[in-house]
Amino acid sequence: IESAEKRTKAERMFGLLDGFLKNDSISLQKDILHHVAYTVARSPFSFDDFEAYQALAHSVRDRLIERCHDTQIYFNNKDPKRLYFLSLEYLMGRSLSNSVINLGIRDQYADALNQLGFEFEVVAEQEGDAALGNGGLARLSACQMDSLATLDYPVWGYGLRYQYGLFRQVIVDGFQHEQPDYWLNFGNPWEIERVHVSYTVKFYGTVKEELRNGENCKVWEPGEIVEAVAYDNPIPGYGTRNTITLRLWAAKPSDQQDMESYNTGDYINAVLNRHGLENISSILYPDDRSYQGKELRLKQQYFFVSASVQDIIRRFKDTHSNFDEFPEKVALQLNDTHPSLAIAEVMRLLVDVEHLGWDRAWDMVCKIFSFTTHTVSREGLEKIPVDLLSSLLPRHLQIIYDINFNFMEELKKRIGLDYDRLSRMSIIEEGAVKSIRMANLAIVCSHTVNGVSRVHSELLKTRLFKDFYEHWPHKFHYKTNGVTQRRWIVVSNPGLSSLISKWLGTEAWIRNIDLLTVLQEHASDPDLHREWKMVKKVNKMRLAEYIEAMSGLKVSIDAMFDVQTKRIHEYKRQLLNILGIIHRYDCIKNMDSKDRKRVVPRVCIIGGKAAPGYEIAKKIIKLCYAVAEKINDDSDIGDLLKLVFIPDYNVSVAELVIPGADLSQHLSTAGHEASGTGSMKFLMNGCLLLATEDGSTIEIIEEIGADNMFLFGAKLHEVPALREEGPSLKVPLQFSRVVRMIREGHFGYEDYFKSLCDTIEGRDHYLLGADFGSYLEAQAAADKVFVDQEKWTRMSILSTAGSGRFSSDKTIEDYAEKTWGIQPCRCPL
Ligand code: B1H
Repeated sequence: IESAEKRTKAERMFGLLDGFLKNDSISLQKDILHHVAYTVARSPFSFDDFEAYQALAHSVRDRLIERCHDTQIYFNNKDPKRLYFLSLEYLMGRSLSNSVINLGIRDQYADALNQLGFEFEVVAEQEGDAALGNGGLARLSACQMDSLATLDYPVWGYGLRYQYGLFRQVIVDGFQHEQPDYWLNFGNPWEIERVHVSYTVKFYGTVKEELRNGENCKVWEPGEIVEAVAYDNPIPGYGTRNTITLRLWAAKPSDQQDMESYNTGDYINAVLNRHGLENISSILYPDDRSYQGKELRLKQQYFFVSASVQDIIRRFKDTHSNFDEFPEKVALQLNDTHPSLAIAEVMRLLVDVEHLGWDRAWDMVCKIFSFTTHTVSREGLEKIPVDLLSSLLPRHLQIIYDINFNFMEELKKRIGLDYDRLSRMSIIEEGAVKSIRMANLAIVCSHTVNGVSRVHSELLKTRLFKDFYEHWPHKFHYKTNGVTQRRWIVVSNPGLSSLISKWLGTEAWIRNIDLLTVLQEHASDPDLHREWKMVKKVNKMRLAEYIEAMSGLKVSIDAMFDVQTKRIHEYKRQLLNILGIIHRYDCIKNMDSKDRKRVVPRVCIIGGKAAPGYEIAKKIIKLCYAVAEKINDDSDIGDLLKLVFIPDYNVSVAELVIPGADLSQHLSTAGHEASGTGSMKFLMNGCLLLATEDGSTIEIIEEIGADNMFLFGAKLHEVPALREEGPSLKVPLQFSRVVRMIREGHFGYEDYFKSLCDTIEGRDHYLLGADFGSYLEAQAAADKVFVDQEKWTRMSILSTAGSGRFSSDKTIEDYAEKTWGIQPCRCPL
C-alpha cells in the first residue's frame, strides 16, 4: 500500500513538472526567454549578447541537471564499482558549445537563438574560460572526464574550486605581466553549489594516544578547522544520457572553529580572521613543475583530498553496512603525486575513525589506489619537508612513517641490508631538509604505476624508478595519453567535422574514433582534396582575423601558418624556433629577387605562458617580441615572413589556433617531454608535425609513418654523449651567426638577452646547438612539400586519418579495463 501511495505521489509530482524538458525550437525559445526574465532578470524584449549567453547557459544547465540526476539515480540503483579521479588541476575552457554538442541539441539551440535574433557563435564567444590548471596535465584531466562520461563509466572527478584560475598573460612592451583571473566575477552557470554537501577539514594541532574500549587509539586534536563545500560541475557524455559530476571543493569558515573564537570576546577580529581560511582554495599555483614546499600548496592538497575521501567513504557507507566490499566498489586514481596525501587520509579514516585496524586498512589501500606520473626528471618529483608536514598534519606524518617502516622491513627481507638501495627507495629522504618523497609514497601504496607514453614508461623503468621496477615489475604500465575528438574536432573545427562525417557517411566516428582510418582510402581523391583545402582556408581566415584584431598585423592566408603553442619552457625549445626564424630572416635579407620568388611565405605563430618566477622563459617571450618587431616592420620582407606572439594562450584560443595551423612544432629535447598532447590536437586537425622523437611523437610516427612528418634532432640514446661534450661541441656556423646577431643587438636589448645567449653557447643543456642543423633541414623539407600542395594535402589527410589512437577514449578504455576494473553503466534513454 505504501509503495502504491508513493507511486501516486511521484506521478503527481512528475505531472506537475511537465515531464522531461523538451528540446524543440519553440520550447527552447520559451526556456531562454524565461531565464532572461527570471534568472538574468532582464527584459525579454531587450537583452544583449552576454545576457543571451547567461540565459542560454542556464537553459542548458537545466538539461544537464536533469541528466545528472538520472545518472546518479541509475548508478545508485546499480551500485557498480566507481572510479574516483583525483586531480588538483582541470583545464575545462568553455562549456557552452561542448555541452550542447554532447547533448545533441546544438542545432536546435542555434535555431532557437536565431528566431530570437541572435547568433549562436556570437553568443558562445561571450563565455570566459574555466582555467583551473596549468597546461598539459590539466587539459588531460578535462579530456579524460569527457571520455569517461561518453563511455558511460561510473565516475566522480574531484578537484579544487580555485577562485583565481591560471593568471592572465598581458604583454606590455614585449614583457609578460601577470594579471589575476577572477573567473567567477561574471557568475558561473556551469556549477551547482551544494550547500549541504560539506565536510570539516582539520589542520595543525597534536596527536594524543587514548585507550578506547581497551584499544590504543590515536586522537588528533586539530588547531584549525575549515569547511569544504561542494560545487558540482556536470560533465555530459556524447551520444548517451550519462552525465557525470566533477565535484570541486571550496573552503569556507567552519562554525566549529568560531565557537572558540567568540569566547575570547574579540568578536570583530574573530570574524575578520575567518576570511583567511577561505584562502586555501583561492589561487591556483602557476608554476608547473617546480616544488617549493609551500605551506599553502600543501594545505590545498590536503584540503581537497580530505574532503574527497570523506565524501567517498560517506557514499560507500550509504549503501554498505561494513567495509568488506570497499575494494570491489572503489577505485582511486591519483593524477600525479599532487593528491597522494589521499593515501594517508584513507588510512587515517579507516584506522582512527572506522577502527578497522591497521592491517585491514592497509590491505584495502593497496587494492584501491592507482597512480599516474607525468614526470621525466628527478628534479620534477614532489617532495614535502617533514617539518612542514609534522606541523600541518601531525597524524599523517605518523602514518607515513609507519607505512615506510613496514615497507623497509619487507624490503630488507627481499634485498638484505643494501643500504644504498634502501635509502633510495625509502619514502623519507634524509639530508639537509628531511622530506617525504611523494612519488615513493604513491608507488609503494598503489597497485599500478602508469606512465603517459611508451618512452616515458621506459624512462621510469630504467631511470627514475628503476629500483621500484626491479622490485615490483608487475606494477609498471603505460597508457598513451589522448585528447577528446569532441572538443578538438567537433567543437573547435565544425568544418572539418562535417567534412569527415560526409566522407565517412556517418557521425559515428565521434564516439568510435577507429572509423577515422576510412579517410585513408580517400587520401588521394581530388574531390576530398578540394574540400579539405577549403576547410583549412576558412580556418586560416578565422585565425588571420583574430591575429589582426589582437595585434593589428595583417597576415596572408596563402602563407604557411607555422605554430608553436604550449607553456614556455627551456626544454620545449621555443628558443630553437626563434633562432630558426632569425636564420630565415637573415637568409631572405641576403637573397636576390630571383631567389626570393622561391621562398615559401610563412606566418610564424608562437604562444604560451611563462611561470611568473621563470626568468629565462620570460626572456624568451621578450626575444620573440623583439624579433617580431624587427621582421614585421621590415618592408623589404613583406609577406615572406611574419612572426606573431599570441598572448594569453588558453583553451579557447587553442580552439581557434589549432584548426588554422598548417604546420606545428614540437621541439622538446629527446627525453624531456613525458608525452605532449598538443601534438595530438594538431594531428587530428590535419596539421603536419615538425618534431623531435620524444614522448608521444614516437607513437605518432608509428601511426602515420615518418614520411608524413618532418622529424629532426638527437635521439634519446644520443643525448648523453652530446651533453658530455658541452661547450666543445661543434655547432653549425648558422647557429653561431644567429646567436651573434642577438648578442650584437640586432633586436635591441642586448644586455637583457646576454644570459640567454650564454646558456645556449655555454653548457647548452637542451642541445640547441647540436640540433640546429637538422632542425633547419626539417624546416627546408616542410617548405619543399608545401609547394607541392597535392602532397601536402595528402599528408594532412593521412595525419587526421591516423590520429585515432590518440583519442582519450582509447586511453580511458585501457585504464578502465586494466587499471581500475570498472564497467560501463549506461543510464537508459
Ligand atoms: C606535466 C606536470 C605538472 N608533467 C606539476 N608534469 C604541476 C607538474 O602545478 N604543478 O605543480 C603541474 C603540472 N605536467 C605534463 O603532463 C607533461 O609535461 C606533458 O608531457 C604531458 O603530456 C602532460 C600530460 O600527461
